[in-house]
Amino acid sequence: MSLPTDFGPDSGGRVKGLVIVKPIVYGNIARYFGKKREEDGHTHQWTVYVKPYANEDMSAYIKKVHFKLHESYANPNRIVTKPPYELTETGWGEFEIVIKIYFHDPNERPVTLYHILKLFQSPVAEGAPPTVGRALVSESYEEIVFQEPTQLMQLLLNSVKPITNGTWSHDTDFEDKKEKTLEKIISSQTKVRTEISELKEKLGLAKETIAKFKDEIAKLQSHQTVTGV
Ligand code: SLL
Repeated sequence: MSLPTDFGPDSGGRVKGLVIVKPIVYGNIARYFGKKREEDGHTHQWTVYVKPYANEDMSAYIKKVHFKLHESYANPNRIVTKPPYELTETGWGEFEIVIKIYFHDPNERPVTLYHILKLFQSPVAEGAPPTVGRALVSESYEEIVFQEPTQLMQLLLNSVKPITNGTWSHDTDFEDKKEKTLEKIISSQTKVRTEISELKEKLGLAKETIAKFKDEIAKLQSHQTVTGV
């Protein structure tokens, strides 16, 4: 493996110009009990997680993941030190979970993610088959970007091993999502461009009209000066 050799005196051992990107998926899965539980009013079991987008064991570079729950939970600060980086709980309400990822290299600042725990189907999906027994998934794609990591961190980031020999997939089809998002961006771009050119045309016409009127006014004024009328 060839390593960049420029570790300038001020780089703190950081590998100049190097950027390593680690794609991840984070979010939650939730399942409705089918009824409200008598003893505590809980209605759902849910799991919040951070996992690699690719089949990679992130423990090579992740030290721990801190999940901060709503204060209504006993010990809302939950720490997971090894994969899978996930936490299962039961409850009745949705709230924001703060996920903080710490790395083995203390020079690497922790990364914070915010996830809104989702238990209930959004209104658009209503009318779909009932969710009793069926899991609801709400997850996002993200990229952890390591800018000029230290040599140690570079080594850790490049030494990840696969988690499984089997296939690695996600509940969400992110490739499809990417394509659809791109299509949306392109069609919005086309729409905005069309609107801009239409407005430019209107502006051009308005300018022409103004110029004509100005011309007329100037003509009338010069006529007035000559004739004194
Ligand atoms: C809501 N703002 O009112 C939110 C708060 C909190 C959810 C939701 C606690 C479970 C337990 C629980 O589900 N809290 O430990 O009893 O919807």
